[in-house]
Amino acid sequence: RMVKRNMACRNDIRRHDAPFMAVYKSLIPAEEELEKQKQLMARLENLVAKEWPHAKLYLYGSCANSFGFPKSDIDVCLAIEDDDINKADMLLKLAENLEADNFQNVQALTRARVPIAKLMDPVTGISCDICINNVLAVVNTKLLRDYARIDVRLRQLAFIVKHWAKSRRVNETYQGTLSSYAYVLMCIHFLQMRRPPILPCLQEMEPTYSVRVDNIRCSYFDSVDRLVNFGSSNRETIAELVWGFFNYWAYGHDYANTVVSVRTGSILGKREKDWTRRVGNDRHLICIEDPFETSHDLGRVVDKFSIRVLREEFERAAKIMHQDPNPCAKLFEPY
Ligand code: 3AT
Ligand code: MG
Repeated sequence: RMVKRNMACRNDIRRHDAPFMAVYKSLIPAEEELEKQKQLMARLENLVAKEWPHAKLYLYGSCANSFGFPKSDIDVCLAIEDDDINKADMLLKLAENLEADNFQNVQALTRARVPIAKLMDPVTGISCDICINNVLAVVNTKLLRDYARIDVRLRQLAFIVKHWAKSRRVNETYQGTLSSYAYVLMCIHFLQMRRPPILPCLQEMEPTYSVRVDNIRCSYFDSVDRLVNFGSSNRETIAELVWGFFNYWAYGHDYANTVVSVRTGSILGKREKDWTRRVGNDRHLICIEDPFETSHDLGRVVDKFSIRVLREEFERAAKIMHQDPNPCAKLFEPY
């Protein structure tokens, strides 16, 4: 009887696959947007090469990690191997060159946590932030993109989760909720933990890619073309995974004692990370380990107020997935 009930439950939830797939498809950026991004990058590369011939430009963040929405801003990292650069001076110089080249809304934000130059390209209409030597972000962008190539369900789930987080306004780090980067890591971790697993743990496999960034060794198995069938024995569909994801974060996760870790593909104890008490502004109320900068908890922006907001939103989403006849509409209702 139990098996029968599970089957019925399963068919029930799978009725929602089509509407979730429709949302996912509506969020994929069009090919011509990618063309425009390339066009802008080429122009920027030109401009940078004139001033700093040895510098390289990399796209990072959602425009390069395959979790980008249409019309997003692009994030660019200028990498330069030079020991005595002054980032502020360089950004001011860059801003000067950008203005001279007719870019609009040019600003050098030299005092920001991550100092950047901002610009808007009047030709493509794309806005862009350029930072200097934030190479770790370029590497974690590649990790996310490589995971996305293994199983399409990661991209489906992460798009739905990001869209939910933006609609419900829980994707605002300055308000104490989580970054898009954190949500994608939560999705990867969730798929690593399915039984059978949908994603492997690339950092626990024999490394085929290895770089050293700011004294951190970043290495993992990146020949993901060889893993495209990895998750095929797990037949779960998008609606089931969305249901499972929210159920986990609403009722399954042990917030008091545990840390989710993509690096190990497992759940760690807060004790072993020494994340059991508040240190400065880091409260560790929801713990998500950065895959490379392992002392970095992506949940550290969350405070005692925003943790309640977040958990209430997870519970709201889980309830909708359990009960609502049309969860897809209700889930993304603007907050
Ligand atoms: P949006 O679509 O813009 O919301 P995104 O993927 O561009 O999503 P963010 O704008 O939050 O995400 O961040 C841009 C990139 O910066 C993503 C990641 O490569 C890096 N990054 C962001 N936050 C952190 C962090 N706390 N630690 C390390 N890298 C980070
Ligand atoms: Mg971004």
